[in-house]
Amino acid sequence: MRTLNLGILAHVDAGKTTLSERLLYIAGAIDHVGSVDAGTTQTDSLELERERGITIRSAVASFLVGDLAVNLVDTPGHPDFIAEVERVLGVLDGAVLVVSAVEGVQPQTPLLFRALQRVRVPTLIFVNKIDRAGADPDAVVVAMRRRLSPGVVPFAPADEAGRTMLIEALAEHDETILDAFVTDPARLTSGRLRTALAQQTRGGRAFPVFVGSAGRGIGIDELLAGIDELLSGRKGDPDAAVSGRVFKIERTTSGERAAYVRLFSGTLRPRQRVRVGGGEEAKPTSVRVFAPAGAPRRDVLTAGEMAMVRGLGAVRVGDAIGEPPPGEGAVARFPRPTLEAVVFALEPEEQGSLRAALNQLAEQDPLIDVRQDDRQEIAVSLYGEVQKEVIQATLERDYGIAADFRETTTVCIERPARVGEAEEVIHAETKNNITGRSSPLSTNPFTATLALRIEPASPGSGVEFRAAVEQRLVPLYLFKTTDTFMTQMRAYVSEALTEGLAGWQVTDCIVTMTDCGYSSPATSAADYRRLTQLVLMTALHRAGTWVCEPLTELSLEVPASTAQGVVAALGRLGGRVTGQFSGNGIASIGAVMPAAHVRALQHQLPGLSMGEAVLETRIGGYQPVGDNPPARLRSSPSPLDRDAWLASLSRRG
Ligand SMILES: Nc1nc2c(ncn2[C@@H]2O[C@H](COP(=O)(O)OP(=O)(O)OP(=O)(O)O)[C@@H](O)[C@H]2O)c(=O)[nH]1
Ligand SMILES: [Mg+2]
Repeated sequence: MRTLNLGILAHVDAGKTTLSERLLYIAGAIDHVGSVDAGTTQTDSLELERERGITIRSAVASFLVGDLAVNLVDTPGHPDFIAEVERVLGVLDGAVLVVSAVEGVQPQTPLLFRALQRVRVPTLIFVNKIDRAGADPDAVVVAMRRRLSPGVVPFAPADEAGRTMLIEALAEHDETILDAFVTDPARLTSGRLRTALAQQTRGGRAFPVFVGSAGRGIGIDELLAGIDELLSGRKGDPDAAVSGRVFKIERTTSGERAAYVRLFSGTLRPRQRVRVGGGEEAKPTSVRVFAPAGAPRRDVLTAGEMAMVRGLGAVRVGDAIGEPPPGEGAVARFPRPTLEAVVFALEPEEQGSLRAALNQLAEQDPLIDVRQDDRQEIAVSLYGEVQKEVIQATLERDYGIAADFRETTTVCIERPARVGEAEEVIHAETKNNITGRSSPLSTNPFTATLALRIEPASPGSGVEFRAAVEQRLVPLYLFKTTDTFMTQMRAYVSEALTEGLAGWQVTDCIVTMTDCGYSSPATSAADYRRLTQLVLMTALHRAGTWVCEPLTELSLEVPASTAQGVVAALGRLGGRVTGQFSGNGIASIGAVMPAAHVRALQHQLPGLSMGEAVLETRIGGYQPVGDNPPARLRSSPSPLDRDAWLASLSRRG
């Protein structure tokens, strides 16, 4: 049987969950249509989702259309939960992007559309809610052709204008259609057009539009037929090496981790040894393949399918199962969270349980970065206020911990200002040049030699690690191959850069290993790890760093008569206008401002714009903070304070 892994994506509230429910019902997988508003749908199964009527976690449900088994993945639309969508993107064969016929293209719509294109997922569009007053599907199609792609075309043109639109779009990429259109348009039967449309949809050049109402069950049969006709699963080789990806982790009631795996190639059975996340091997205790209702239960997962797998040990979201799937470069990355807040247990004696609970949540959600600073305060990174409320409610409900947050602050980064180098030589005692005596504190405390250079790289480039050392200096008795040594050193470098001179993550730099050395068999891997922290922080200290704050890009629409006041307010809040034009009494303003001041702007806007402002925001890079850059408390002593650092290492063992 063919399998299609199909994602449902959209801006918040467009109707993804309602559409998922309706597809399951019309395809015969469920007997009753549940509703989001009554909290009875298949895919919004968490208590919190049912109460709030929003999707928080992605969920899988299967149905059958013709001979095609579809694993539908309903995703959240709220920007605070964008991390869920990022993980799902890499495991899809196709997608339905839902757009409301009333609200039209909304801020998340182009973001998700572009992300789908980056990972080359063929995409259908469902214009939903045509039953509502104010629905204007034609206008929405025009807006999508302008803002998403000219390849957005009606699947079933209702009139001559629609047919011309379809032919013109297809002719862009298909000369035979163009020829026929020019010479003998009658030759272009609807069958011929449908074949071309299917081809171009799979090739990611056409995006057929379906119109209907998930709530009322209008247009769902056409969409189902379109899914069957226009999309297809990626075929993988069941006899090749096992290669899959974990896109979701759930804790079972007994506290065990269940991993949602999509397999790209190979076959996976219970008790079969398989490498998890490129590290240790594990033997799954159970494999439950997702299949449409009524199909026999299977525990053999083959290429192209999805399953819930238990017994994979310390598996995390995003881990490869077996060989890493190809095309890793194509993984869509959304920006990291730019906010964080200190969280504390209302009962101080529950602080330890709070930390354990948050660490568990972070396993399910790798973008929840939990850190504890020197004063034992716990901070979590965040996308926004709704995510904060959900974390608080989950702690209360699933862990019985009453917790609260202090004020939300922005998360800065550090970039090296110049080039800095440092070296520690094995067994070397350096002399204090004033007293002439050698001091035990200035002695390399580890049994290894290491020299590192850190230098600035272009914004957004992340951390690059290079090595310029001779093969004979590599301790092969510890690391087996030069490659393993490099992989380990890269990991030590990125660990050492989690907290820079001002306590923020160091990034956008190149770290080069210019020398290394060992003494067999005394040198251990731990020597390299510690020495990397010491040498890299010393090099960074010599380079100096710029603390950079996150920026937000804004698009604003306000009544033209109020534009001057709005621009002045942007200026007071550290914003910079990047573009402005007016027409029909509306001023459109593009601007960039520090993320820290966006909330202040949101408070002022209604007053400044007679309540008429429309604001869209996006994460927009980082800029250096000139005066008084903010610092963050470290989670452990800095290697630059050698005594305290060494003492803390021996305490931690
Ligand atoms: N009138 C009308 N309302 C609809 C339709 N589809 C969904 N809704 C309503 O729109 C609201 C949002 O629907 P959901 O299905 O939860 O939307 P969603 O996209 O899953 O939302 P998130 O997962 O939170 O992003 C609910 O109140 C639905 O009842 C429709 O076709 N017509
Ligand atoms: Mg939903």
